[in-house]
Amino acid sequence: MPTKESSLSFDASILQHRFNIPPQFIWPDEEKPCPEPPPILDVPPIDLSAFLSKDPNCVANATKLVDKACRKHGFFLVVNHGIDMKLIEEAHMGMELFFKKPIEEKEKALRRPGEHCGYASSFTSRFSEKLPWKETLSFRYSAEEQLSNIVQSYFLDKLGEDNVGFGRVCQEYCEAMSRLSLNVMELLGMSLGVGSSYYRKFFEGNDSIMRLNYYPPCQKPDLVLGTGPHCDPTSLTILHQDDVGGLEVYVDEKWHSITPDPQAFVVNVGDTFMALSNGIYKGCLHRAVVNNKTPRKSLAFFLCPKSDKIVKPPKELVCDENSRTYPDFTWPTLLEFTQKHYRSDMKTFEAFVSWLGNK
Ligand SMILES: O=C(O)CCC(=O)C(=O)O
Repeated sequence: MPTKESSLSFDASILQHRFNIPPQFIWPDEEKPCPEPPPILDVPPIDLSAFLSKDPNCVANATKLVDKACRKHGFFLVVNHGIDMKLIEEAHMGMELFFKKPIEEKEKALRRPGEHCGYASSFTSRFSEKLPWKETLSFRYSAEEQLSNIVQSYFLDKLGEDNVGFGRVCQEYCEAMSRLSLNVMELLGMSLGVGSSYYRKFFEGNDSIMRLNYYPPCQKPDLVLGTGPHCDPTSLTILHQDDVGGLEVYVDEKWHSITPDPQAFVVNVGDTFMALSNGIYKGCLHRAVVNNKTPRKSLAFFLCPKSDKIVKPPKELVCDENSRTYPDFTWPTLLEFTQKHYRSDMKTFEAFVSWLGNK
C-alpha cells in the first residue's frame, strides 16, 4: 500500500498551474507574504579580496561594516570573493536540469524521516501543514582529506552515472564554499577582536551541509511560502540566489527583501555562530516567497563544525558584563534536535537550550 506521503508527491509540473492551492500549503494570515513589495534591506557589500590584502584601511573598513551588520541582523554580502563565476553558473544549470527530471528520478535520492540529506519536497517531509512551496536536494560536505570525494560519491551512489557530471560540479562548488567560509571566519574573528585565525582554525575540517532550493511558480503566491520563517541553526550560511528574488529578512519588526546580485553571496550568521560569539553576533529570521511566473533557485552552503568540536565562545568574549549566554554543545546534538524533536522555526535555538537543560 502506498503511504499517504508517497501518493501525494509534490509534482511541480502540475501544482504550478493550479489555482486551487491544497490547504496544506496555505499559511496562516499573520505569516502570509506581505501584500506590497517589502522595503529593501540595507546589507553592506564587503570587498573580501580587499580585506584579505591585509591593507589596514581595508581591514578596518570591512570589520566595521561586518560588526555593525552582525550586531543588528547578521546579514551581509560578500563581493570580490574570488569564486569563479563559471562554477556558479554550472551549479545553477545543473540544478535546473536536476529539478526538471521526473519525480521518480529525483526520488532515487529520497530523504528519509529523521535524515537531513536527500531529495525532499513538501510531501516527503514529516509535516502536514504550513508546507513550503519548494523542492530541495541536500547533501553532506566534509573538508577532511579522507572524505575528499564525499559529494561526488553521494551523487553516484544515489542518482547513478547520469548525474556524475553534476556531482563533480557540486563537489567543486562545496570546496569553494568551504574555502570562502574560512575566509569569512577570518573576517568575523577580526571584527569580534579575537584575531583572524581563531574561528578559521575551529572550522578547518568542517562537516557542512549543502542545499539546493528550487521554487516552482505558484498561481496564488500570496497564500504560500517557499521557505517558512526560520533562523539557521548552523554556523554560517553562504547563499547564492539567481536573479528572480524572493529572500526576505525580518528586521525592525518588518520584512525586508534582499535584492539579487549574481556577483555577490549573501552571508548570514546562524545560531551556532551566535553561541560561538557568546551572543554578540545574532542570527535573524528569514524566509523565501515565490511568484506566479518564474521558478527561483538558490544554493545554500551551511557551514557546520566537525562533529567533535565543542561549541563554546573564546574566553576573550566572556566577561562580567557579558557572561556565558548558552551552554556548551556539539553540532550533531543540535542537528538531531532539529531532525527528530523540533521543526525549525523562529524559536529553534531557544527550544534547544531548554531541551538541553532538561536532558
Ligand atoms: O532560498 C532562499 O533565499 C532562502 C533559503 C533558506 O533560507 C534555507 O534554505 O534555509
